[in-house]
Amino acid sequence: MRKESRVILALDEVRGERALWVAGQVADLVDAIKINWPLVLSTSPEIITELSKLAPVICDFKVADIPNTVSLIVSQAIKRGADGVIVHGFTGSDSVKAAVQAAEGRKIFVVTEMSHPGGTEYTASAAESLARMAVDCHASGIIAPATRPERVAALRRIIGDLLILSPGVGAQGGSASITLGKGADYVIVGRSIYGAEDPREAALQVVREIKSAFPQR
Ligand code: OMP
Repeated sequence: MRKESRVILALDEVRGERALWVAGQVADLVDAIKINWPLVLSTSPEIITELSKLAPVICDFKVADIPNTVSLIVSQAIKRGADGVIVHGFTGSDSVKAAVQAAEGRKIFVVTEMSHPGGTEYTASAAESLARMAVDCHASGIIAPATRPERVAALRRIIGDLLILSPGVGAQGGSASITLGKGADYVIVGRSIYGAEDPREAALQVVREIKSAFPQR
């Protein structure tokens, strides 16, 4: 996965043709494309392979199951060309370890505190131990909320140099530069890019904001 613009596109567009068009518009501007169930279910799993020709693909399947099922899901995603898979951690360390093993060197990201308001109800109180577990299980990184940048900073202190991917920029109200300033490696941006009339211009706006906040990077 590149580390240039620090922007990951969340491509939750459900119209397959438009999704591929949006991906083509921004592939050179983003470090990866994250896809989730809406796009996979509205097209087919083949979309993973199609998009992987344009940019590294992260499958946000938020896998939450017993180790055997987790392993089967992660293997299928990797086989189709995914560079990484997002899994839940509340299932326990055996499930997360199974994901890491099935990924065969590709990346596994563990969800900690979720970005939406409900994320404070259950995930916030478990976030620190989920982050510690991600480290212990040799995950590549965690998902932490751009909507609560101080939580990104707190989780960074726990995980050392593991990667932090932060969703919640734009439509959910988070700021890309503040989140990166608190220690995120990448921001995940969905609707405000793929939903824009000119997705390339919308992506460029985020890239410019980051560049002006961190001119040396
Ligand atoms: P927008 O809100 O449209 O920018 O999209 C955010 C993307 O990040 C969506 O694909 C969400 O499913 C995902 N996401 C969150 O919004 N919050 C989280 O806590 C975790 C994720 C994720 O795992 O990517």
